[in-house]
Amino acid sequence: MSAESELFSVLNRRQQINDALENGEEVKHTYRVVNVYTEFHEFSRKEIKEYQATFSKYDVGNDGYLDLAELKIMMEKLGAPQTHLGLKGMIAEVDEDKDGKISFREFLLIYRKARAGELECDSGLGQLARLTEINVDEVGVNGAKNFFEAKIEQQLRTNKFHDEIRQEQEEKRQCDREGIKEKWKRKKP
Ligand SMILES: [Ca+2]
Ligand SMILES: [Ca+2]
Repeated sequence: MSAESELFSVLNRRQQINDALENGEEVKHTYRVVNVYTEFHEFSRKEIKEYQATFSKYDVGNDGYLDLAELKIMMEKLGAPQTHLGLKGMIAEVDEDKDGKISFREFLLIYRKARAGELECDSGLGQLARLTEINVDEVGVNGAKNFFEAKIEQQLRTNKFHDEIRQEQEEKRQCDREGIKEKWKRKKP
């Protein structure tokens, strides 16, 4: 929608409300429903549940937000500690409502960006996405490799920009491999 037609539709809506109020009619609000399942259509319900579990695990205060202190501990536990400034930068990157903390919806934006290849793999958010995307301890390295390959396959099928995505995925795969190796090394010193 162009800025002009957007403005027109807002004014139009305003006019309708005014008319309705003048006629003594009840005005229904148009709510912007936040439904992560419909908004993040690129994720399966199972994946969203897994992200939810990760989010809850690190939302120690259990208030539905990851604040700076919780993110700090999360990154330490993941083996990728960040500076204070680094943590602030990570939050700012997805903090769409600018409340200084990460809601679950904003948390999902991290994975959306990661899958779209918009995160540098060694940036704070890039590391967060990589280190939480899969539990290597559970599936083992070979399992993880197949998991990622299956994921990439799935994305190639569904994405319109095959070549661009393929290239980005190759970079991500490189990240994933390095990440897995790192994790594996840490497990077996
Ligand atoms: Ca919290
Ligand atoms: Ca926020």
